Amino acid sequence: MKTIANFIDGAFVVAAGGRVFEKRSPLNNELIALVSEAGRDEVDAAVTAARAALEGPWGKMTVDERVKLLNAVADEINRRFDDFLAAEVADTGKPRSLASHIDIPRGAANFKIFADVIKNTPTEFFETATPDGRGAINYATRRPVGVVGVVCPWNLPLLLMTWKVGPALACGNTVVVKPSEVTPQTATLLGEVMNAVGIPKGVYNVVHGFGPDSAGEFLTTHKGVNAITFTGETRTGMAIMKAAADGARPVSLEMGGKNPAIVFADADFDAAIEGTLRSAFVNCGQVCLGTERVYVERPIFDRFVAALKAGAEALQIGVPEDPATGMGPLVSLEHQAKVLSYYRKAVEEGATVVTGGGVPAMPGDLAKGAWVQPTIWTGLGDDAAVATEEIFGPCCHVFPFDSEDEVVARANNTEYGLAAAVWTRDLSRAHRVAARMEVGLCWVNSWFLRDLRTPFGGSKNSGIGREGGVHSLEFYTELKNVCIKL
Ligand code: NAD
Ligand code: 6OD
Repeated sequence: MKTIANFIDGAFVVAAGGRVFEKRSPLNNELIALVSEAGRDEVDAAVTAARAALEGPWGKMTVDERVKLLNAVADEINRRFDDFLAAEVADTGKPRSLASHIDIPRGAANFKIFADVIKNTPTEFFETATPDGRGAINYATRRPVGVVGVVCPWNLPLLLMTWKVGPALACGNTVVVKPSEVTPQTATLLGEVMNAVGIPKGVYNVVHGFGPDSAGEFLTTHKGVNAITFTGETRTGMAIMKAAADGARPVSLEMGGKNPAIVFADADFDAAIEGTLRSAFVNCGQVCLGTERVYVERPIFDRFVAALKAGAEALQIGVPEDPATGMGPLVSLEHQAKVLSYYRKAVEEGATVVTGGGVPAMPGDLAKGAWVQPTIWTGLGDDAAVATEEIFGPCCHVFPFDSEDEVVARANNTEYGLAAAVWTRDLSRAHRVAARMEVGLCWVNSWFLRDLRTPFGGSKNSGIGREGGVHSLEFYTELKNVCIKL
């Protein structure tokens, strides 16, 4: 059986005492690997290596030298594309067609974009008048914040990890990554890439394990970590924020959502259906930006629900390597149990199940996997559990609405504020509604259309801070002002 090791100071390290946990396939629950669980000692070794690397050749490199190395990392990920694809697909069960279009290319692009950003972003310069008439000049410089702890989720493992590691390294920091315990492979593979292209040892480290009383907690409470960047559930983000308060360390938190889509009657109907099918069901609904509440203007409500149902039922559920597969399993049996508990709750609360609501019949061994049906509900009020709590599965509730003011208020009536999708052909309304949405990201007539230079993050309980483009530099560097009296 394959053992997935930690990556510390440029070497693959199995934790002392040989403690391991199981990684099982979401397709059929088969054991596919054992993962070495880092204890306090391994986490400490990783943080120590990361600190030492700041003082080594990495800390002395020019921006140009770092940029060259980060471009080499991206190129090497692309060269080993098939290895990354196989690892990501094995861990998540997602369709190869999806991972090969999104997860792996973005995993590489996250290094290139931030190499460009760091190279091309100037800092401030001011000429300052002084009473003696000689004046002063002020200029700002960016310094790395130091050792960055990177805590990651399982839904887009490589993409979301490199979304943090790319800018952190571009800015000259070193990192200790704690991948999700559910998806340990691609972060580990990236260690091979780092060595292959000559990233100095200790710059990139990976420790495996869980959250509380395991590698996640050991990392985020470690005094040698200068800043923590996190993607995951809101509850976890809050725990990490508390841990970071000790030492007044900065946090960047990308957390949960309960994202609305608003479909006005004047929308391009087919585009709204296609977009909502994607936003509700892609990656088996395991996208933080995904739509779980769909508000449809009453004149097109019945037609919209019928078309969404037809689209959901046309989605082929299957194994990753089948090019016809539109939806794979959820990531684990544990997550399947959570999603199915909401499927039951919706029925208990009186929902009309438009389609789905259960587990699809899968042949042979696949019956042991974490499969669920894409599910659509109608008929519940705004306060129902499936209308208020993040499920993170392939499901949505569709509500009718009658006016713009009403729908904006209802869409905003949530503790979350990550993303919204608005579908309309009325340009004035598009701007008006986008301005009123209490979210960090509002798409109009699209969804998950990404320009990596733009600010990304959530409002309310969906996050703290923004990353992307120059906004990532705000978190991963500390500005220092130098004032020179002339
Ligand atoms: P999670 O919060 O359960 O776990 C995320 C990571 O935190 C894992 O590595 C886990 O081991 C670690 N962790 C858990 N408890 C910890 C603790 N006390 N201290 C330190 N580390 C701890 O999230 P998940 O289930 O892996 O991912 C799904 C969630 O992530 C959903 O809520 C989703 O909305 C959210 N998410 C948000 C974004 C975003 O950009 N806003 C992106 C992707 C996922
Ligand atoms: O596209 C990104 O940069 C990003 N952070 C996406 C997050 C998706 C959440 O599941």
